[in-house]
Formats: sequence, C-alpha cells, structure tokens
Amino acid sequence: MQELRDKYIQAIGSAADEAALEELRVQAVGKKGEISLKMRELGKMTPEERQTAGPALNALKDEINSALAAKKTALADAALDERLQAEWLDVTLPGRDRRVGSIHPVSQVWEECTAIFADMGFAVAEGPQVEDDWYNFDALNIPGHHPARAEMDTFYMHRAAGDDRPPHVLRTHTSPVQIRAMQAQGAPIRVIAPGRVYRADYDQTHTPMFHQVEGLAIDRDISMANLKWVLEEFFSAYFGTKVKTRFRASHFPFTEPSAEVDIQCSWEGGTVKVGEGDDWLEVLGSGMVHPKVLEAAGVDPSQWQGFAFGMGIDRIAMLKYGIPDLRAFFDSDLRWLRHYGFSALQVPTLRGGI
Ligand code: 2NL
Repeated sequence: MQELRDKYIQAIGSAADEAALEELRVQAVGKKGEISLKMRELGKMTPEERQTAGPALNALKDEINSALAAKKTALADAALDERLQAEWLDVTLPGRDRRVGSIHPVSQVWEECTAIFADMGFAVAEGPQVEDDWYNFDALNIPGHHPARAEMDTFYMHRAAGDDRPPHVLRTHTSPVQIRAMQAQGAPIRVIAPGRVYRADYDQTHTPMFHQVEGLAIDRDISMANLKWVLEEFFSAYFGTKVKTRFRASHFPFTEPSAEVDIQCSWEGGTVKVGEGDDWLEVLGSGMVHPKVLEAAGVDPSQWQGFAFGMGIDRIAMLKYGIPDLRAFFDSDLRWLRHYGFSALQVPTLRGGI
C-alpha cells in the first residue's frame, strides 16, 4: 500500500496538465482503478485483516483524491498566471492617435450665421436645390425676357424631347426658398435661407456651386432702418467687433429701393481687417421687397412690407478666417481641411469672442 501511495503521489505531483491528471485519477480511483480493485478484495479477507486494511485503503483513497484536487487547482493557477503574463496591459501608456475629421469653414460659418440670426428672431427655411423656373425667376420679378435671367449663368435641367415646358433650373440664389416660406406661412414672417446655389461661372473668385444666406423680414411697418440695424448687429456679432456699414443705392429686380452694403475695413500689407480703418468692402445686396414679389408669394403688398438681403457664406468665411483662395474650398484637400477646419467642439457663439 505504501508503494501504491508513493507511486501515485509522485505521479500526481509531476503531472504536466489536466489531461494527464485525469488519466491518473482513472488509473488510481476510477471504477476499475488500482485502489478500487484493492477495495473489492476486502471481501475475501478475514474480519481481522479487513479491520486494518479497510480504513487504510479509505485513507489512501482520500489522500489521493485530495492530492488530485490540490494539483488540479495548482495547474489552473499556473494557467491563469501564464495568461495574465501574456495579456499584460500598461494602462499608463498614452492613447493612440486617431485621425479626426474637421468641420469645413462653410459649415462653421453657416452655423454661426444661423445662431446670430436665430438670436434676432429669424427661423431657418430650406427648399429644393433643383427649382421650378417660376420660383427662381418669375416670382422674383425676373420675367423671361429680363437680362438678369441671361446674366445669371443658369444651369438648366434636361427635358425629354417634345416636352415644351420650361426646364427646371439649379437655383441661382436661395430667394425661391423665401418665396415658398411666404406662400406656406404668409405674413408676418422672419426667416433666413442658407444653402447651396449654382451659377455656370468658374474663375479665381467664382465656383459653379457656392453658398448663400438670404434673409427676409415682413411685417406691417418694417423699414430700411430695421434692415440697417439687423445687418450691423449681424456683422458685429459675426466679426466679434463693432462693424460700421455703408449703404449704396443699387438695383435688383426683386427689391425697391435696393442697396449694396459695404462693411468698414482696413488694408494692411495685402490683408483686410474688418471693423477698423477707412476702407469699405462690398459684402451684401439688399432692399425693400418689391410689391410684385410679395404679390407673387401671396402676401398683400397694401398690408405688408419688409426687407430682404443676400450674401455669400464662402466670401464672409474667407474674410473672417483669412482664407485666400476660394477654389480651395471645394478641392477636398485633407491638408487644407486640417488647416482651416474646425473642431467639432468649437461650437459657434453669439459674439465671436467679445
Ligand atoms: C445679391 C444679394 C439679394 C435678395 C437677395 C430677396 C428675396 C426675396 C425677395 C426679395 Cl424672397 N429679395 N433677396 C434681395 C436683395 C439682394 O441678394 O447680391 N444678389 C444678386
């Protein structure tokens, strides 16, 4: 029995893995194992022999079972230790750099404009980029023969052969959005219409797609004075400093009277600074909405009047953020986007810094 004990205790001690251990268990205390067979022999013994051999065999079986259990735990611990070594992780390492996208200057300025005008009570209106020519031209007092239609460098959509209806157009301004807004809600109304517009023009300062924000305020007694205040308030908030404006008489088919608006600036070493100096920079067209336009949009011009204006988002983005080349806006050059883009956390504020 001592031999049996030594053999198994030693074998269990040096078992390499759980499979080897299981094999030893079957050999020793399994149904047909050596110790089980020995226990079966108890029946053939005399009661005296049995009295010493029985407890001794039971003790041996217990000892081997606990040796098996202890070794099993030891093997599991060793396996866990090995895994912990392999899966070792340094939580003090700095994080890995991930490429993060940026907000395009046009999107940033679009949001800035929306925030500033929203604070003055203007809602945002949206509409289709492919427009009916009535909304893009006729409703704005630009009839078919009007030179403004030809001057607009309009993109015309395709019509099937034999279809003589006027073609749809890519909107040349966001005014049609405001016509639709007036038709939908009537007067009084205060909206801005930011969006993409299209003109067949491509050179240093023009791209065939660009962005515009137009504004419209119609009520009983809106005047050019309200227009001037709203615009000065807007530019001061947008540039983060008090900005003077200068109105020059102009002409648009959809406004009467009409004015082009300049903002105060200085020129120094080839760069413009807005809100200081004695120079002027044209940034906007505006006027009192033409009675024919109100009428086309279903608003009674004997009861209501108001102002409208339009300006280029891309252009005022270049001015504020010192971006020299318009065409680079739409090149999708990653280096340009990283340089001029904004973090998603740079949320537009109402007063850019002041
Ligand atoms: C510019 C500036 C302008 C408008 C846009 C407008 C919209 C409606 C009615 C009347 Cl619904 N006007 N928008 C007014 C004046 C100027 O755009 O330089 N455009 C060529």
